[in-house]
Amino acid sequence: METYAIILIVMFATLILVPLLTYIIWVILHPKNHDTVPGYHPEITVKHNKNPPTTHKLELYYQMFSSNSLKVRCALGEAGLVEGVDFIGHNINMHDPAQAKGWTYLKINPAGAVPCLVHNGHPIYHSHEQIRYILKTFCKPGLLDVEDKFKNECEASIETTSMMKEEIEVDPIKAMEKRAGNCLFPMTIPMFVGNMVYAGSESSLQLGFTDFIKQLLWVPIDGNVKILGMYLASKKHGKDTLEKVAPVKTLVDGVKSAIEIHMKNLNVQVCKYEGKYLFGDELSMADLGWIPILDRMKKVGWLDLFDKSSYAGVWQYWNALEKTNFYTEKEKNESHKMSYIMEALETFKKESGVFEGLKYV
Ligand SMILES: N[C@@H](CCC(=O)N[C@@H](CS)C(=O)NCC(=O)O)C(=O)O
Repeated sequence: METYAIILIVMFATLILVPLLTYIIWVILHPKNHDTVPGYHPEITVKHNKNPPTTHKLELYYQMFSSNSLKVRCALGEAGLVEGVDFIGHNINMHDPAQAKGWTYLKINPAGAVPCLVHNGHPIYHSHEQIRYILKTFCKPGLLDVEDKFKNECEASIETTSMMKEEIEVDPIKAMEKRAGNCLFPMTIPMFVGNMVYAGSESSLQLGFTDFIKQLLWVPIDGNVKILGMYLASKKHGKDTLEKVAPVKTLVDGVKSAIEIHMKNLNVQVCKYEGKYLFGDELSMADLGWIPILDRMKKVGWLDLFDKSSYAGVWQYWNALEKTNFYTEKEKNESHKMSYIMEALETFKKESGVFEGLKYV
């Protein structure tokens, strides 16, 4: 064989075949993303995490931007548990699949989602079960709890504010109508797309080309093509993405009608009993479920579409919730980290007209 042919074969093997085979073997061996059963799992034991290194008996995996994480952080905070003292917080960068869907994290939470609470080495999956666990395990009697006569309504409210990706994947419209929590991802789409279109690299929601390639390599592990689709669509359609891309439009139109149902119901529920919260003047776990939803609605711009007098109950409720101790402190310390994200969102809202003519009265 000619020397140049041998050189070509060696180059082909080194540059293409070896990396490709390595990738295939890595995909085969790597744990895969899968749904988890909500609740406490004493039969599963996970290793202590090294980042930061700890042997603490209570650990929370979360991300600052994640709504479901906010719910559990509020629950821990209002229960009087302090990060770094009573529990160790592990920050997971959900935009980096190497962290969120990496070997280490999938061994802890096979869903590759945040939050995940670990107590004495055993995980509690899904945020609505985590807040129930916190109530049962760490709250002094009465704290964040309700009187017996409110128990059923309290549980129903926790269910309404839960987010179940499994339901959204089957039928997003039905899922959004079923739970206010299922509206969280679709209601954030203007923020995601707005940042893909207008944000610079300073925004943590901006996806660059290398991030795109990384997400692509991770598809066989997490099966997540939604983010890739949104990236390509936002590059092609820019400010018109929400109008021109049918699956995105379906989701955003779905929120537009589902959120009205949930706010009407909430308006009735908050006016049912006296007091600033759902069941009186004492904060409950059910109230904490509404914080991430109303917070996200406020930040993206949905809440401002609701008339202040027709939805007076919702507005008063939000005004009370945003003054709760943990949320106030968190906003003081963390809201500046959202400034680039918010800037890009505001530009997108202006340019795309996503909320133009939309008003709930
Ligand atoms: N039902 C879960 C939903 C968790 C969830 O979807 N979390 C989002 C962040 S708010 C997430 O991790 N998304 C990334 C992904 O699932 O890949 C819970 O309540 O904990």
